[in-house]
Amino acid sequence: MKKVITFGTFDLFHIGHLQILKRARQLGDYLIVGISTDALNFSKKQRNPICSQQHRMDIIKELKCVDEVFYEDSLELKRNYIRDMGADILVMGDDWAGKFDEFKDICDVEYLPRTPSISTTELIEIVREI
Ligand code: C2G
Repeated sequence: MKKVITFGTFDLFHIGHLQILKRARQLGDYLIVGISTDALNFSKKQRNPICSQQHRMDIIKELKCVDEVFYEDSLELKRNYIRDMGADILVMGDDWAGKFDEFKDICDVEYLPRTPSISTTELIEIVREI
């Protein structure tokens, strides 16, 4: 069985998130999703996500294309997560292109094109302007 792993915040879940998860699943037989915790987000972006980690996880784990979820507590633990979950492929959107090549010694690493014209940041801006 080919296991695929991907990571993300998936805040204000939108079509770009769905597309990457569906495409990631198609690259193997089993999809594991590491969901960035609120604390990790705060450390990266200096703001909390709009939706809590519990709500973000509740949404992702119900998707047909997702087989397993866990919380990503730290960016530095990526190698451990990949190894512990027994992942064969790491998939990320191409905004991360090249950033995870260091893991090519333990799994395949694929960057898929992002869905154009949608992002959590843009959604927040649109809603703010209404
Ligand atoms: N994505 C996409 N198309 C979009 C928006 C996002 O394909 N229009 C992809 C991103 O490339 C990423 C995934 O959806 O692979 C999740 O995106 P984010 O929630 O923005 O994830 P991020 O905050 O970048 O967290 O350890 C890595 C981080 O946890 C990734």
